[in-house]
Amino acid sequence: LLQYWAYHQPSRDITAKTEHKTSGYDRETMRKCWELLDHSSRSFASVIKEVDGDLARVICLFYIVLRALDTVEDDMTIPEDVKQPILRSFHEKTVTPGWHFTGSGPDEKDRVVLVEYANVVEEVLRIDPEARDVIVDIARKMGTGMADFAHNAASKGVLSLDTIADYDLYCHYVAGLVGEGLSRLFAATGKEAASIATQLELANSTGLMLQKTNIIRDFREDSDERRFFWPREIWGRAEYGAGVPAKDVTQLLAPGEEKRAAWAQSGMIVDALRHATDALDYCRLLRNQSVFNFVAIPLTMAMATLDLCFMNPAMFQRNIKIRKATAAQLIMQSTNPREVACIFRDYARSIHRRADPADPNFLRISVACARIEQWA
Ligand code: RWZ
Repeated sequence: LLQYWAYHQPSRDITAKTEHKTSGYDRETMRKCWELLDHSSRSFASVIKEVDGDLARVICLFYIVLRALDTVEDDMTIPEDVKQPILRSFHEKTVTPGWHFTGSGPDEKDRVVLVEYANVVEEVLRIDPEARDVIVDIARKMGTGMADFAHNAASKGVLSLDTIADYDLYCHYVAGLVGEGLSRLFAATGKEAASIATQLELANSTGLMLQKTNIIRDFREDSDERRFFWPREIWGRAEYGAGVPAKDVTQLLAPGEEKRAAWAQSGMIVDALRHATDALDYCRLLRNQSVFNFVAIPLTMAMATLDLCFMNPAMFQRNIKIRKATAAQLIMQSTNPREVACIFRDYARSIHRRADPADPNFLRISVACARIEQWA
């Protein structure tokens, strides 16, 4: 389905095939890396494999490197004094032949990525030096940022965020930098114009919209694991609790606090929608169909997820996911910037329609949805 090309000219029936040869399958180490990708990301593995030629392999390795870093950050069984130096030197480990790590807890889902990391190192050392430098540079910046937040969390005894600025900074480290790195890789491999590598603000926003959507949707799961990414500046607003600020973020899960939870949820969603027009601007700069699909599909899925979460109390009870049929439709429709903008507009309308005038965010929601509508 991704083969059909209607990019920029949806009225015409132009088809351009993607190169479609998953590269590196002739080597045992690269086969292992594709296997690690399949293992750690159900949703991303398929879109990454559809990317043209060598860029797919580079993105696969980039993904695994950052997933490995994320696994170290996440693992609460690794003592602080072990975790700090690993996070801060991870970019060096990534180019140290034979390096691997067996110290993560047995319950860690992506433990295997660290155990088998020597395969990743071997393949990272094989890629074009310009692309490799991007991966190493992003791993260094992300590792440093994660270590700073982990250090702060260790001294408080819990990972939590106070201001929206802290939240934006955390998301910059774990997702905005992914956008920056991908832009530089698109340019370095010649798949996109060299100028895309300079659009760091738009690339950051694209990453933030995706990351924030996950943080909103996963609130319950993260709370159960005592990780709190929703910033106090949003959930603690007095106006969400009839003038009484929430003392603790877990108050959102308490019986009788449904209104407060709903308003905090819409406050978080309107904050994520702030990045939607930048993400659309970023999509519009892409020229390669396979790269476009890789960026646009996760974005339309995120927009659908924000619509699903909006005013949905079930989100506080259990994991919710968009329907398989909706996901399939979004994959088919996310072919060009105009279609993506229409999808965004339709979900913005759906959110706007369901906004409650009693919600303290009501005006904020109207403005955010109108901005998306204006763009489209
Ligand atoms: C897509 C090449 C798992 C790398 C970083 C991602 C760990 C926490 C998770 C590498 C969309 C959710 C996947 C925002 C990027 N950071 N955040 C490539 C990775 C959103 C993807 C996941 C981030 C990321």
